[in-house]
Amino acid sequence: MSNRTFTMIKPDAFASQYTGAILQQIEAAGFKIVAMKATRLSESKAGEFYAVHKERPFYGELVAFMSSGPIVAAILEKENAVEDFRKLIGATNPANAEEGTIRKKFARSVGENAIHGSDSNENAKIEGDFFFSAFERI
Ligand code: 3AN
Repeated sequence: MSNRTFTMIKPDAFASQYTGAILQQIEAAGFKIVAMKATRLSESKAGEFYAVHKERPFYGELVAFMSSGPIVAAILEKENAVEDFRKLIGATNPANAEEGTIRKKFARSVGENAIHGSDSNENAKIEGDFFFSAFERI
């Protein structure tokens, strides 16, 4: 069990100015922010980040969407962070997400689904390292 996960507030939620409300829900659920930045992914950086999905039919759409506008990237800390954060954000498709979850409240569709959460401790580390140097973390 690791105590860190990685998240991105995606371009749809950022553009809708949901960043504050989403961060409030994350902090209220007991997650501490240990690194955070607003940034924008180039197509090539988005492609690199989602390289594990290269063979999926939605890869091109995903890369185009994730590089379409600013995002907020963050590393979060809490006991059992990866699993608890996945519960907080809800199912990939907001139509299937539980009431009260971040995706249920803020996501539009399975493609534009407001927020990312790492799916394993290993990926949390890889993804956090992709965005943040040691100097940028608390
Ligand atoms: P999650 O983000 O819940 O871990 P994954 O890993 O299955 O979901 O998918 C990664 C990202 O790819 C999702 N966050 C979503 O933005 C996008 N995605 C997943 N399934 C689809 C789909 N059927 N059509 C378009 N985009 C999708």
